[in-house]
Amino acid sequence: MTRTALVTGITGQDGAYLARLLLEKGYRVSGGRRRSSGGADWRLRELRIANAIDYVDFDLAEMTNIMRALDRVKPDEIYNLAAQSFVGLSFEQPLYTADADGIGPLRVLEAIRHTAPSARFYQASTSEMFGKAQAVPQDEDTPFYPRSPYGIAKLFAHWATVNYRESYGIGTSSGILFNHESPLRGREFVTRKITWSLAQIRYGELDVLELGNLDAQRDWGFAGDYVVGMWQMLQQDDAQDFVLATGEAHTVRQFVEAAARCIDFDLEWSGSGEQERGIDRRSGRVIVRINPAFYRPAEVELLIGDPMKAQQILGWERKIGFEQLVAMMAEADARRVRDASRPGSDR
Ligand code: GDR
Repeated sequence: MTRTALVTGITGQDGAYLARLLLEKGYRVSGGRRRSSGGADWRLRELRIANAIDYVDFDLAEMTNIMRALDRVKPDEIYNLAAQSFVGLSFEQPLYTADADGIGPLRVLEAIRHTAPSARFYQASTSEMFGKAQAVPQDEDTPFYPRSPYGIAKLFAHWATVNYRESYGIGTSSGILFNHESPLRGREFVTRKITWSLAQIRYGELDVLELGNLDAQRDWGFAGDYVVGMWQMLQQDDAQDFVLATGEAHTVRQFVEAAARCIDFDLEWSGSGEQERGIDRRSGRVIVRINPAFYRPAEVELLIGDPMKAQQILGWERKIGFEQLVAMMAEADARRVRDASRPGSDR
């Protein structure tokens, strides 16, 4: 029998990759999206699946809206990928973030309890819950210490997910995913900001890339690998929580260096602190500089995950490594910027 999945946040990076995976597996895919996110389906169009999805109005702020969506779609599996997902913005909009990312998933869980208790539920949890990490690397047993309104809200939703499993026997899984990137990443996140901006500088569309903390370290994987793990989690009869990560950390600085190489810059650093500059040796131009506006009030300095449990129980593996990921993103952005700057393009 054809299985039906409801993917909330269908227009986001993970929504797009997960929808493609589920369609390949023969699912009927319903995509939840807010009415206000109109026009944001470029990712689904880029993956050529925009017409294969059954769209449903879905807003994490509206209980009745969630109930109606469940009632109409009657999903076997629900993937809650909708969120305010930008950590930086959560310091500016803490209440909105708490509602969307904390109470929002609780609303979905309540709706499932009342209208679809046999559906399986995936909650997009995050390594930001480890924040000021209490152990290195972090796994499912590492204590949490969130450092942003985003991390705090996600931690609430994580425990709600665990609690609805333990209280009501609902098949809920919380996927604690470390950073996962791709050419479909939003441009507010540091990796895509770097590849997009360097490509723009290469083609004369931008003068300089401004960044905050270059020394933050993240465990960056490829989003396409991570959505496989989300699906695998919901295929377990014994629902559990899993960390997905690569087990390798790199600094923002290293990401810039790798992306610059791919876009054919010969980058060298000079100065330190807020005066640090990235200079292209060939042209002598400053292409990277620091703007303290991008520092966060409380920073997460180092996240590195241990995906052993997912590897052993789910058979999950990440296929794309760091250098390959950076190259994939840099090449896609170089191509996009080049194509848009051609005479006759309709930008
Ligand atoms: P993160 O991703 O906060 O880890 O959350 P992001 O790419 O925004 O930041 C990573 C690190 O880079 C530093 N940084 C900058 N970040 C941004 N966005 N812009 C800058 O100019 C900049 N300069 C330095 C940040 O300070 C930070 O240390 C991502 C999101 O996808 C979350 O939704 C998800 O839960 C986690 O990953 C896992």
